[in-house]
Amino acid sequence: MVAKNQEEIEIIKQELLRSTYSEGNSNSEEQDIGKSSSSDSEEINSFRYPAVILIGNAGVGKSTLGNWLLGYHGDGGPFETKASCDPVTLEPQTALLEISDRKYNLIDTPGLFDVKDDARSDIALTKLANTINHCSYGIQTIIFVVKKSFGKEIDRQIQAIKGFLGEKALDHILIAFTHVNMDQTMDRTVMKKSFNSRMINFLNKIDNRWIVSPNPDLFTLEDDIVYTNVYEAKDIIESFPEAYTTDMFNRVRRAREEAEEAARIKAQEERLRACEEEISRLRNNAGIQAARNEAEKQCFSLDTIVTLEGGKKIEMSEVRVGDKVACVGSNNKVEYSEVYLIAHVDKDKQAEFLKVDYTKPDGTTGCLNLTSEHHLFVNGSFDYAHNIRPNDSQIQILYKDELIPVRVTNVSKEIRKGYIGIFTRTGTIIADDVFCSCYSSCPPYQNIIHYIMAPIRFTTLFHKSNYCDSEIHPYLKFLYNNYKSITGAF
Ligand SMILES: Nc1nc2c(ncn2[C@@H]2O[C@H](COP(=O)(O)OP(=O)(O)OP(=O)(O)O)[C@@H](O)[C@H]2O)c(=O)[nH]1
Ligand SMILES: [Mg+2]
Repeated sequence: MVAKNQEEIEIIKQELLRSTYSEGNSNSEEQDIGKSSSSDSEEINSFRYPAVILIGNAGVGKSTLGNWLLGYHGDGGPFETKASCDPVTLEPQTALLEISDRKYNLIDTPGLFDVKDDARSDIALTKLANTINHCSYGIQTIIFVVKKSFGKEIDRQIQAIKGFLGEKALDHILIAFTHVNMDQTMDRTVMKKSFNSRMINFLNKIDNRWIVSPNPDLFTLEDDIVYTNVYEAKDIIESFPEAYTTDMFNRVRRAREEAEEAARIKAQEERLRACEEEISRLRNNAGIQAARNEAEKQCFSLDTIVTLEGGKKIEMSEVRVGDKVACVGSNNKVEYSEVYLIAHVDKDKQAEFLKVDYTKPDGTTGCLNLTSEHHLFVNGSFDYAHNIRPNDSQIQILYKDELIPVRVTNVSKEIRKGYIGIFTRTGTIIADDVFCSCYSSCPPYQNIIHYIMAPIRFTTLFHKSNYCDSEIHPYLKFLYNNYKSITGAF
């Protein structure tokens, strides 16, 4: 059984060690008779005789039977008894029991198996375990007290005892039935007839070691049947050739602890697995972040359509240096400008793109995929793509050979494979019919960037660039890294 509240149990264990068996000091056997007032601190960890332990659910009549066995009336002995909804015996109590000159420590225990409260059952089992560990002379008999009407539950409860004390404990078990009526108490044969087959089977397994604990409301100490039943119980207690030892209990306990440890390791492994999944999720996210970072320096999706002089439309990935593509000139008119540089191109790297959707005047839709730092013409000037707001931002599109304004209907993010950045001599380009800048990353001051690009535009007039690499062109890299110091004005 797995403890619900391990901390609480540990505290109780410590308290038990400190208090339960150290409520005073007695070496005299007279003081041992009746309620225990145990030994000095050196002796805390042991009883002096084999133990007879009363166990069972709360309120079944354990303390009452203990009193009968000690020679008192069931409700009048050293063990407190009470008709109460709350458990009465809260800590293990001990008393000296003498049978034919042999002495035993009779131990009354708190109720086990609280069906409504597993945590309380665990605490009670822990207290019982602690008690058993004090039984250095072994356990002569485990008296399992059950209400007769609870016979149906016997299997479940015996299973719990076996799990806790081990199979061998059954060899030391004595069943005591309580809440038995007058006739059944008086005559064992009448009682036997009331057993169902499951009970008969079980009792057979334990060599019919059972007794009836007389109802304290029906019987007195003077009644012969009380004597007979108590005698019978004592007879059985004496009959065990050897005591069940704590070694056996400790073996079972170790096995149980190993099973609990295995369960703990398994739970730990599951937690570890969950952590690994989380790490892999984070790694994945980091991958997306890397793609995002990468994207900051990128430009267009490879499949972005551009229009060549003559009207032919091709994907940007097919554009070659020297091609003339549709762009927007300084007079704000559509013209064709030479591609002088492919700033960078990569067919495999993933990058995060913004997908900008718009609707044309004829109702058809279009979209442009570009990276968030890329510049395009929005609301009358160049701005970063990430500043576009659906329904609010107005972009310029090429429609029937003319630039017209349309509203952006939606902006979403997409991870796509591959990217390309191409530069035209005008520094602008019509990509997927949308008027865009060729530039990105720096603040969107189109004219200033265009001016800064002059050296490379100039040199490529004489030396055609054949640069084609996934790394951005070195000159641009230098510009992007130093744009603040170069431009001062930004
Ligand atoms: N009807 C009937 N009542 C009984 C019998 N045995 C005990 N009682 C009564 O049941 C009540 C509880 O008995 P206890 O002996 O205190 O029960 P317990 O198992 O020690 O209870 P906890 O200490 O709370 O676990 C008392 O009022 C007893 O008089 C029995 O065989 N029949
Ligand atoms: Mg009790």
